[in-house]
Amino acid sequence: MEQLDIVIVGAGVSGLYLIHRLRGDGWRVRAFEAGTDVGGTWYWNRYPGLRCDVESLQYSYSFSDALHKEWHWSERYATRAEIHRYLSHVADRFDLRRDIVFNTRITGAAWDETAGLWRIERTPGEAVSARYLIMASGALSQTNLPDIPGFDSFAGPVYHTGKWPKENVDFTGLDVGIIGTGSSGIQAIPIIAAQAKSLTVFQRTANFVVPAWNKPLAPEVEADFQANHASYREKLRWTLSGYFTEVEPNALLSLPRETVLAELERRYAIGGLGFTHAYADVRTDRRANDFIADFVRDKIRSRVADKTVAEKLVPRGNPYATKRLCVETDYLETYNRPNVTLVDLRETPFKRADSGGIATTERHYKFDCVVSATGFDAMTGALLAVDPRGRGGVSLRDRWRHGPTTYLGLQIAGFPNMFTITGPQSPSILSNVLVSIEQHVEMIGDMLGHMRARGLTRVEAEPSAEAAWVETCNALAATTFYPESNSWYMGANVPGKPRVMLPYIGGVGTYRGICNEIAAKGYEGFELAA
Ligand code: NA7
Repeated sequence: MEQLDIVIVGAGVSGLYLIHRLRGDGWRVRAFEAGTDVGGTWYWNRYPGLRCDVESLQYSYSFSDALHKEWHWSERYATRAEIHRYLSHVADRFDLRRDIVFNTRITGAAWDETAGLWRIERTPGEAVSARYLIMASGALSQTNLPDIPGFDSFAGPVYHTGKWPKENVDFTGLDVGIIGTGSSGIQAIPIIAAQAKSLTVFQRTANFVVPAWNKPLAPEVEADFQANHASYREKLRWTLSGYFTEVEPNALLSLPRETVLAELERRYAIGGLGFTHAYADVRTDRRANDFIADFVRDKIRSRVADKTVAEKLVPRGNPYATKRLCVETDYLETYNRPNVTLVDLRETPFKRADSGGIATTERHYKFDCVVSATGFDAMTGALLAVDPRGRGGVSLRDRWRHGPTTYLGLQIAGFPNMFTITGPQSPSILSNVLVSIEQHVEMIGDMLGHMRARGLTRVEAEPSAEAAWVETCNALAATTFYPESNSWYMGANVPGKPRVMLPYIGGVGTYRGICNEIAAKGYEGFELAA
């Protein structure tokens, strides 16, 4: 069996930087990637309208000044194609492809206590072994399909936004159904509606949406970011969410109503995810939360011509900003088109599907094809699909049957020498994940270097440190409205998934500070051994 120092699962944003960093540190690394190319999320998700909801200058690696200087982003929010070109460029520029095996899925891994090695199964190919196993398999990569009885019998194509075909899908002249109105659905709907003969949107939960106001990247904005690259990047690392936002220092409720409304108008005109953080007390004060929620609800009403349709699009039930705010372009106006129908699944749920289409409790809809924009088994799905077996043969599935427990989202007690990039209980996809990925890669790189310098070969989260960290994460979440929400942050989108807050919500900067302190204390909470 071939033996490596480090096996990396996935060649997305995390995998690429891991290869670069760890190979540079002198480790023998290899990444295994199920796709035929690099890119991860930006390889698999190809649906029309896909853009990152974090601004392009901030959603890029910071580890190389030269890389940053030579790359030019064309728009405020980059398209999938542009991000994929960027990641391909990174792979070529740093000669990463020679350490990636494409078309290969990791299907299992087991810790061999005696040898102190991971035995890793792949398909196709022989098993390999490695001292360290790093799961860079993505927090939003395991797709979630709708549980409609008979859905398998639908005769036309079903396209999941997260596993989109490589060839162009042309909806011209077709009757199309789309299920899901999260970030993916909201981006795809306007583009598909413009092509299709008819588009029927099945909405289970209306979402809070704000405009992207996407535009070409202004030369002066890019020049400023280039000129101040190092300081901007350092600031980003200590922000709440890993992207720049202006957080109003005063509590919303301490200000006159007119002042708040004017400020919200100003922010709506800027658009983007920054709107989430207008006032810090929206996360903890019900009346502040309601105030912003009502502002966004009124904006939704003002952009949709049909009052009945508008009311269906107004989010209710989940507090504001407890699900990812959806950043949109022409989404609401799409419902003013004559070829678009909105079906509210709360009023008329799915009954069954058949070869010709889908029936709700109200009527049958005939489709040529269906788009499933139904999201992902977030944060744990890709890890549980591999279902590694740790010390004593314990499977991760068993270990996490009541929900994930980790130390810092980096390691799991009982799974020595295995790391998870942006795992549960780290800021992960609650943040600009580029910033969070770089922080995890660098922390692991530093830790492995620290160990090697001391002749140590084994690292495992201490159960007590893990328990304390999980407690910290849960206690923090409990001070906010997140636990009330039926979101994928809470695992609520996947039937049967344990209901726990998956990301750490204390903020990117706070988390980094905690990690740095732990590292400075010789990696406190990690048991390091020879
Ligand atoms: P999301 O945000 O999980 O959205 C999935 C959507 O699909 C959402 O509207 C769901 O409704 C809906 N859904 C899921 N399962 C069903 C079933 N069974 N029936 C009907 N509707 C369903 O995934 P996205 O891909 O849009 O975005 C993921 C992240 O990518 C996003 O947050 C950004 O970070 C980028 P629900 O709200 O669960 O009621």
